[in-house]
Amino acid sequence: DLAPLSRALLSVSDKTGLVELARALADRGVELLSTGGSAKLLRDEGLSVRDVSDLTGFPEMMDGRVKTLHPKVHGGLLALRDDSGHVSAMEEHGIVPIDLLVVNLYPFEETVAGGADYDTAIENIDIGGPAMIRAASKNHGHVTVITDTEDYGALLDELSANDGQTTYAFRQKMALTAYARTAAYDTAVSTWMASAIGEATPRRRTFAGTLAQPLRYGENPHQAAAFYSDGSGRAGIASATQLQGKELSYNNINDTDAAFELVSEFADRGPSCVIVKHANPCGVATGATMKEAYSRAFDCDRTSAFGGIIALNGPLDAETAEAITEIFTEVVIAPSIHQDAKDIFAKKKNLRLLLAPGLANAAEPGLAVKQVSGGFLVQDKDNGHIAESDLKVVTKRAPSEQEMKDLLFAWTVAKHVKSNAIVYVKDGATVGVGAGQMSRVDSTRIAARKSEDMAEALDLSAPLTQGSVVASDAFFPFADGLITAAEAGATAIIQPGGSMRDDEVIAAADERGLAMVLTGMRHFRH
Ligand code: 93A
Repeated sequence: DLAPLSRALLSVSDKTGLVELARALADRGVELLSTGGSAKLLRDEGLSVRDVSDLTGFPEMMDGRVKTLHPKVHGGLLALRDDSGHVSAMEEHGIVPIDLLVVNLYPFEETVAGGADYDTAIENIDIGGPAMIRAASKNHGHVTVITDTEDYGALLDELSANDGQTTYAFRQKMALTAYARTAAYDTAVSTWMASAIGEATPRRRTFAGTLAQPLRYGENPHQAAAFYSDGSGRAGIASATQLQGKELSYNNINDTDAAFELVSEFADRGPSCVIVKHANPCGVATGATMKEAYSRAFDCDRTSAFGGIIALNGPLDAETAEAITEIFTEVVIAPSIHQDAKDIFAKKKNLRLLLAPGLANAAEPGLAVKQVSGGFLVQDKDNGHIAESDLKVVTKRAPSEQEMKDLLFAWTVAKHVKSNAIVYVKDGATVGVGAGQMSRVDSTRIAARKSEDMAEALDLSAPLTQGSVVASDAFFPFADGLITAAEAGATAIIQPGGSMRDDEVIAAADERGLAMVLTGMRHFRH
């Protein structure tokens, strides 16, 4: 229904594919308007371009803060071509229609992810770009807006298929993409400001993301899915580089995130390894070497570790890689990877190997968002941290030095296990994990049962829970859970305390000679 595109405004920070796009448009007889840097590049490539400053009669000024903020630009984008009032306003003010807008914004997200200072971040907040995007998107009845370099090809295909014009359906799709982009952009600015000024309350926050990766499917094959980046640049699954292996799946990303966030808690503990299955750790251990950390994590629950996700807190070396490849593993993520380890993994074509840009900062504040029907639950991410000095000994016996070390280790692991979480630890390695049960005593039993199974599989004289310590992510409502742990051989307990029956629980511990410390903080995770 429209005449072929006759005029395009190109104003991009990311110049990828710009020249090819502009040349294809010029070949179709489209007049090119452009801003400073974009215009210069196109001219250098021999294209004929009109400066926006020539159109507006104003120079770009104030270090580029004002380039396109002018009625000749916004009138050209917003005018309804079929409204006589709009058309006469255009004629009266010498405004020409702009049919196509190609914009990508100042790289705010990349700038702040690179650790820019406050003023540099501020200068990278794009004003004119989002204003034009919003104008063109609103007028998608007449105007085509392109905000993603990935859509250049689709635009050219669309023009070829429609005699130099775009269909309404295409313009709608590009408009919704554009609004998602400006929403994510403003969210990145707001999120950065919150962290820059230390504003913590979720009440003033918004969240959005930009498409990082379309996924083959979601949690199940009949669910469509995609991975979005929040632009924070946080070290972890969103910023990792995949070195080999099949495409990551939805569940891989979810599990890798769980594994990496937990192992990042052990930045100062020497070689540490986490193995995750279904978003819960099934083995977490430290060791003198990375290989030892891996083997000890593996020995917690060899059955569950099959097809697991492994995260390391330090270099992946050849001997660890060798050990890992002995069974089937879905994903391995580490902050550094030796070449000879890469060579070993290269023989396992399907194994996905991810290089993270360092460990995540476990103390960094952030939002945790969960979807419910009709809305989102938003809270601070669980950054609760307990040091030895925060603990209150409530039993006659205080924990030994080794027990204390293990209690703190178990507590950190429990924070990353779905509730009800029970974690048995011995000598810096989990020996039983009970996750996601509706009753705490069941989690306690399941973890002990698994340890018995492992003792049998490994031909040990007794389960490793003998002489272990136990963490419970929330208080024991009754003494039964504690008694189960004691029967499994636990000698010390860490838990928040605060139950109506704390006295009964403490008495049960004292009767059995257990040491118990209270954290006064719980770590529910659902
Ligand atoms: O500083 S701005 O917010 N002021 C503007 O008027 C303006 N118009 C376009 N930045 C503005 N832009 C942005 O400039 C575009 O969104 C694009 O990212 C960039 C392109 O500038 P150049 O063509 O000079 O490289």
